[in-house]
Amino acid sequence: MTHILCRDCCQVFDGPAEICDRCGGGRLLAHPEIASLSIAHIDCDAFYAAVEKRDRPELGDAPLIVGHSGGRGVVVTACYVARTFGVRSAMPMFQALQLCPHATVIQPDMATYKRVSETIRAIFAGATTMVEPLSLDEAYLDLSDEHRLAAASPGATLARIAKRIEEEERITVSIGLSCNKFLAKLACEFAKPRGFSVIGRAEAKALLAPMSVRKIHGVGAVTARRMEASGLNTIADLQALTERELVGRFGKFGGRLARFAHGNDDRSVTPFRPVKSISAETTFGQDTASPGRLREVALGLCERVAKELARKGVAGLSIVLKLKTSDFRVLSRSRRLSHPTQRAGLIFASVAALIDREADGRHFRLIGVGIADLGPAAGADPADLFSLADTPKLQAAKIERAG
Ligand code: TTP
Ligand code: MG
Repeated sequence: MTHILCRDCCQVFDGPAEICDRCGGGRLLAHPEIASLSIAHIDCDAFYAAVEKRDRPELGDAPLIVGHSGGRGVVVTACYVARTFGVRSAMPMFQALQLCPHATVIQPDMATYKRVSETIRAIFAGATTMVEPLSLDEAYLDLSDEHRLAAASPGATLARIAKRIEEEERITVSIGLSCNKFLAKLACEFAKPRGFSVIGRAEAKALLAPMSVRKIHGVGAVTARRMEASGLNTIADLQALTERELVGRFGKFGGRLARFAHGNDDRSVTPFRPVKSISAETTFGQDTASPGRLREVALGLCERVAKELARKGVAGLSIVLKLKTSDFRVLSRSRRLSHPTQRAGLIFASVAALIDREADGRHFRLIGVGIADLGPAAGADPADLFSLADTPKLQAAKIERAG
């Protein structure tokens, strides 16, 4: 019996099957090990070009190059249509335009790509705490049981991530799933564009055998030339040598070559240290003692904090109110919630209660709102608490009523 993943409805079922028996979709992925693999590499397809094409629907299927025009300009990336003409990243622009004279050339717009990247990372963070971004458009994810935040299997979770990115950002990604980083990244390369490929433990060695030594992580052009000069062209050539022999030839790196050549890689997925807290503050034009005014300004700050939480894909447990009196004394008061939240309304409910305790006639010159004890957004704001999480508009109405 084979486990089959439907990339359209993101369900896993037992095969064999030609089309999905749940949604009728045809994008099925069958692999005997799919249920037991949990290291993924996700990479956006032609990232900068995909974002530019999304924002310029008039380009349709026309070739697009993102890069710097002019004498010494180079191609940063090209859409897959332009790639069929031979255009590649890092190619001089004049050469790219010789190959594909009718291509549209657009200068990179990093601010937009960073925004898209943040949304994508927030989507990853909803699946696991173990996300290791490699660049704006790619990351490793560890979806093994202890790190997995969703109940679904890694394959189904990954299919859902791809679907969400397509729906929300209207760009496509490719996914590689395997038992370690090296094989997951290799699988992702095979999948491009808009694919999902799996490399199982059992097939890894045979699959690697005919590949160039250049496919091995850490083998750059110089090392590759040195290896090729000594007759080591394919990974099979490395597999034929013992670890001792490889260490003899390449020193410590030889040990690594031996492991990788057999499809082993013990590097773990290491997430960046997450941000500890998110806050926003503002100084009043004129010092105030009015609880209504303090709440009104606090609400705007809560909304800013909530937006930042959403952007980073995190939620927090401790709410902090900071007030500075007109004689520059700083007060910091906090409250702990029963569940992590991302919602402005819930943050504001705590902040408002704290304000009410402090607003005793003193004048304040500054107010700040913060949220700490941050973690991944999944699991935040359980449904039964939604009723407490008033929308900001509702709270605004309450402030107005409070006068
Ligand atoms: P890549 O993921 O390497 O390339 P890509 O996303 O354009 O295409 P692919 O489908 O093959 O993944 O890089 C991500 C972005 O990084 C890319 O869109 C542009 C930028 N980039 C550079 O700035 N310089 C480079 O040399 C490369 C390769 C990419
Ligand atoms: Mg990419």
